[in-house]
Amino acid sequence: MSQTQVVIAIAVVIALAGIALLVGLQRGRGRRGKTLPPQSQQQPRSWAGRGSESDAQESPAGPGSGSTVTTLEPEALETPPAAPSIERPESATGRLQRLRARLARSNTVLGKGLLSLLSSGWLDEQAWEDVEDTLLSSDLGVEATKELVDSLRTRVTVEGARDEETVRGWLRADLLKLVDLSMDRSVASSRVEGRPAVVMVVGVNGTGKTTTVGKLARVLVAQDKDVVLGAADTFRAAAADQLQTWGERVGVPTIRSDRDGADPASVAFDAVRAAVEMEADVVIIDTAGRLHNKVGLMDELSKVKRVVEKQSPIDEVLLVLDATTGQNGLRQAEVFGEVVNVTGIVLTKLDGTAKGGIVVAVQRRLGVPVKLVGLGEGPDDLAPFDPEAFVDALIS
Ligand SMILES: Nc1nc2c(ncn2[C@@H]2O[C@H](COP(=O)(O)OP(=O)(O)OP(=O)(O)O)[C@@H](O)[C@H]2O)c(=O)[nH]1
Ligand SMILES: [Mg+2]
Repeated sequence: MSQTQVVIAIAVVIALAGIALLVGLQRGRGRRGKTLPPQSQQQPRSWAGRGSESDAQESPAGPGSGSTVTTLEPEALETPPAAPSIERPESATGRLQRLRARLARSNTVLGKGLLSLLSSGWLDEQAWEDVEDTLLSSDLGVEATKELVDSLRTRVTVEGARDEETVRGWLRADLLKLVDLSMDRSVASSRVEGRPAVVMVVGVNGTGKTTTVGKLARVLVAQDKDVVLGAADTFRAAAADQLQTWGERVGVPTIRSDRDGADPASVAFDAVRAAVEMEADVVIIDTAGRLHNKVGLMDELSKVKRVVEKQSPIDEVLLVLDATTGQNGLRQAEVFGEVVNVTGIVLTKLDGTAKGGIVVAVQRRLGVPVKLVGLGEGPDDLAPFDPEAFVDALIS
């Protein structure tokens, strides 16, 4: 090879390396320009083509905002769905049967205990006290327990019969009266006057809010609703990740901030705005856990509500209570009820507790119905609260 040929060969190699470097840089820049990680590019069900440039920009929303809301860009929407497949959540019928059995298992102590006490022959004072204790230990509350025992005592005295079937019938009727069949337990999830329904989820730390939002999204997706999630728990980035993961599993978009400590009111506002733009059926806003006796945090919650209401009425405020915390949950319920207008209770962790009586106690204290119950950690372990199924599970 002549010297000239060697020089030409080196020049060609350098030129090729340069081109490769330039192409690489260009690709890298393109990727960084996107606001979502690759796994978030699956196409939400009713979204195609509806994204707008403003979706990914600084939010002009609430006071003191400055939160950046991450959502799909139009470019991302045109990309075919990435590898993760979208799950099909369990239908309502299958779910109810499975969960009914679980509820019955958790509460057999209460039901069986009561029935055997009541049908065990002559009921003396001691026996009635045992009945009372059993009811109190289920967290039914003093007032409801007294009413139930008085009613049963009267029937036993007047009618005399005490075979198990008869007693079960009395108990069923009395418990149904206490649980109150007349309350409206539907959860707002359909468009109202041409806009999405707005649902806000609140409660103290660790009660199961985020899990409930995720599970509720699945219930609604199974009903073919278009759902949007709002990650207004901005205390920890992990909270928004947790919610987004729930959403991604069923192809539901999550509106969130990239920044820890962003203004939750602003994120909630942006989530509602995005849901309006997407013409969704319902937007569900997850909020940070907060102790009911921390004034600053409760003020923050009422601000979230006020800011959202600048844009749309809130149709549902669900208070999530952990059934295993028993009577402590009642005080929480009261305070949340004063700060935001709670419209429904979600009782989580009813699996593994024999304290089903809390359903009655909390409804009485707040005058608000239990609408949903959490019966396990599985993704489809959330069911609408069905009073008859609940009472039957207690005494079957
Ligand atoms: N057994 C059982 N566990 C539940 C249920 N609901 C939620 N959990 C569990 O409770 C724990 C807390 O759930 P999260 O949804 O993170 O609670 P959170 O209220 O969002 O918590 P913070 O945001 O930190 O206030 C998780 O381990 C859930 O799996 C339920 O119905 N049954
Ligand atoms: Mg949470």
